[in-house]
Amino acid sequence: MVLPLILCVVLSTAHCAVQDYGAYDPVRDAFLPGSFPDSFIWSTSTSAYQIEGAWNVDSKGESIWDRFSHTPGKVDCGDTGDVACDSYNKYREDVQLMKAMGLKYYRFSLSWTRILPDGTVAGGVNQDGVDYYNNVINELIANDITPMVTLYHWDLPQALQDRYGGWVNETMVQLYHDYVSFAFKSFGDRVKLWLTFNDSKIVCNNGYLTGQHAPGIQDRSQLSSYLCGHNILKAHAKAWHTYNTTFRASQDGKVGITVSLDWAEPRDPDLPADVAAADYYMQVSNSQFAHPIYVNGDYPPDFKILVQKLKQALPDKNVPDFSDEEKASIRGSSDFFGLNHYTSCIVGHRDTPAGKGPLDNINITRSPEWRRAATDWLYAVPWGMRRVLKYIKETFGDPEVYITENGWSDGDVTPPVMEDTDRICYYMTYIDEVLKAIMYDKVKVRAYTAWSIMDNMEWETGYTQRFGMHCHLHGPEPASGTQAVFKVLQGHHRQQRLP
Ligand code: PNW
Repeated sequence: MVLPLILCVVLSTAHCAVQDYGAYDPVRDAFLPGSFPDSFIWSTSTSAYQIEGAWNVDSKGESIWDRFSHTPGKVDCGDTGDVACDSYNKYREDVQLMKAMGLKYYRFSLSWTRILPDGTVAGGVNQDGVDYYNNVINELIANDITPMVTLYHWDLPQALQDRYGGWVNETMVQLYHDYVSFAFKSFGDRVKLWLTFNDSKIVCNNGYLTGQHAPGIQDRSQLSSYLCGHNILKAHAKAWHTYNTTFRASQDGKVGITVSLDWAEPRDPDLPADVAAADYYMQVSNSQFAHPIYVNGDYPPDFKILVQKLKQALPDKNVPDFSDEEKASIRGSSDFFGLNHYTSCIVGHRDTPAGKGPLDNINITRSPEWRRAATDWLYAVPWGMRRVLKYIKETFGDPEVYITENGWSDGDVTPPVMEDTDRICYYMTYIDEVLKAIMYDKVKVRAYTAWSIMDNMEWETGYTQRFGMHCHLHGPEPASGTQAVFKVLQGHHRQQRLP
C-alpha cells in the first residue's frame, strides 16, 4: 500500500506544476483547535431592502430597488422586496432569533428612503422611519445585542436617481453626507459601529455597467461605473471626516467601510507570470476601494492603467482623477477594514486576451473539486479566507479587520433543505481559517459576521437563493436540520420563521 502511494505522489508532483487546489491538503487544511479572544465579535447580518418589506408603508419613499424589482423581467420569478421577511413588523422576532443563538452583535442597514423619502433633508424627514430604527436599536440594546449599522446597502432613493442620475453625479457626495449626518445625529448616541457603504464594487459594476442590479444601467464604456466608484470614495471620505470632526468626541464610535475581496490564487505559484496575473486580479477586481482608503488616497497601479485607457477611449468625456486634496481626504478615512469574503478563484496568465474587458487578459478558473453553493459564483474555498486576511494585513497597513459578511446558499427547493450540512461545513472550515489568520499570521481580526440570520431577498435572484440560518420562506414544515455557525458544534436547529 505504501509504495504505490509514494509512487503516486511522486508521479503527480512530477506531472503537474499546477497545484490541485481542490484536493485536501493535510497541512493547509488541518483543523486548528483553539478559541477566539474573549473580546471577539460574533455577529450576523442583513440589509434593509432584503428583509424589511413595507416598501411603501408609513410614508417610506421609493428606492431604486423598489423600482427595479417592480419592473418586469429584472428579478427572477418576478420576486420583490415588498414584504420580504416583514422585518418592519417582525423586528422583535428577529432579535429573539439572535438572542436564542447567544449573539451579541447584529449588522443591519438603514433604508435611506424610510428616513428621507425623497433622499434629501430639505424634502422632509419621515418620523415613522426614524421611530422604526429607534425601535430596532432599542430592542437590540434591551436584549444585550450591539448594533452595527450599514448606512448604504444598495437602496438609493429613486428620486435621487431620477433627479441626478444617482452615483454617476458628484452631487451625491453632499446628499449622502446630509443623510449620514442625520443618521449620526439621530442614532449615534447608541450606535457605535458604522459602515458607510456595503460592497461598492457591486453597486457600480452591477448597477451601472452590466445593469443586473438597480438602477439597471448598462454603460459598457465603463465610464458610469468608474464615476460611480469615484463619487462613492469621495462620499465615504466626507462622511468619515464629518464623523471624525463633529461626532466622534461626543459619540466615541468607529466608522469603516465594507469592501468585498475574493481571493485570487496563482495557478502556478512558481511561475512569475501566474503570480503577476493573480496580483493584477487583486488590484483591478478587489482594490478599487481599499487601496485609496488604506494605502495612498489613489487607485492601485494596475487600476490606474485602466483609467488611462478609459481616457484614451473617451477623449470627449471628463474622466476625473483625484486631486491632491481629495487624495488626502480619502487616505486613512477609516477606523477599521470591513470585509465581505465568500469565495476564491485560480488565476493564471493568458497569452492572447479573450476580449477587451479589464479581466480578459488573465485566465480565471475554479477547481472542479470545489463545492458550489446554489449561487453560481459561490464556491467553498476555506483556505482562501486565511490568505485574503493575510493579504489585507500585508497590503493595507495591518488594519483591524471586521469580517462583515461570509456565508453559504441553498436553492429554494421544496421541501427546503433543512439539514444544513453544507452550510455547517462551510462555516466551520471558514471560521477555522479566521482563527489561523489570528493565531499564525497575527492578523488583527476583530469580528466575524455571518450572512445571514435568515433567508431573504437575494437581489436579482429573488427568493431562489437561501443564505439564512433561519428559514422564513415556507409554511409549517417542521423545523429540522441544523442551525449553523456560532453554536454549530452544539448542533442548534435551523428554525422556521412562520408567516
Ligand atoms: C453580498 N460576487 O453580495 C451582499 O452584500 C449581500 O447583500 C448579499 O445578499 C450577499 O453578498 C450574498 O450574495 C455579493 O459576485 C454579491 O462575488 C455578489 C458577489 C459577492 C457578494
